[in-house]
Amino acid sequence: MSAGAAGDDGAGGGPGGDGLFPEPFATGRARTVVAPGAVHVPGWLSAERQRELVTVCRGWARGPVPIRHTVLPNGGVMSVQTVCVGWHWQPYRYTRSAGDVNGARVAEFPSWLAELGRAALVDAYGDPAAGAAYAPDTALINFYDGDARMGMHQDKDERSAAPVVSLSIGDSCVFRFGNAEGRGRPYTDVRLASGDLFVFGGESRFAYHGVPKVYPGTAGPGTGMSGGRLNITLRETGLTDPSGT
Ligand code: MD3
Ligand code: FE
Repeated sequence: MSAGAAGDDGAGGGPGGDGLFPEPFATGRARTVVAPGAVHVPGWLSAERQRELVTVCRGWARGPVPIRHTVLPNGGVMSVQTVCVGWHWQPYRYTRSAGDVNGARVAEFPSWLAELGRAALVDAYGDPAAGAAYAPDTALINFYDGDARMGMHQDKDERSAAPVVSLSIGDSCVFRFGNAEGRGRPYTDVRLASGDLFVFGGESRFAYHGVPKVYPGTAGPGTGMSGGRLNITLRETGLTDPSGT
């Protein structure tokens, strides 16, 4: 698969969609089931939709909580830069306000983004009912430039076992999909290109995973990125605000 898959405009969008993301998505694009519950759909986002997402992500990166290199409790600094929507992730919990950045409340999670997540589940699982109960309430937007990478980890700060939806835009990368027992083998390396969708549900939700390599200059024209790789993950936190706030 190639970044060019993103170039066939409209492939990821339903017929006649002209709003932001309201239309149902076309089904039937080739899917690869990498492991139970883990489905890769190359070229799911049209080039136009990628550019729209890049534009909204640029806005979120400016604020109210600016994009930053997350600082880990052990003093380490992530090479990836992250900005959050809906709930703010800091290691290792979700909050409404970014106490580790500027104290501001994160941007609202827009309804069109939840709709996009439901459409992603429908297409990845090839089941019109797959998205019905999905209510993502947070998005983590990761930006990889230079030598940024992400080590093998599990995502377990969410209290919901609902699937994670991942959207890739810009430079291609190696995504390493492992197992739930530990960081090591067995794992499967998958090349993710601009426009690709990956859904992680079921038992794959708790697998270790990481991004060992990004290939600079592989984005191709029309993605809206001037360099680097953007990954948007949609999740259900399973959290609710404390009453009275
Ligand atoms: C499998 N991001 O933000 S996306 C992350 O490309 C993260 O930026 C990577 O891992 C990135 O936590 C990988 C694919 C992904 C995201 C979340 C998952 C795979 C997942 C959660 C559970 C299982
Ligand atoms: Fe992760």
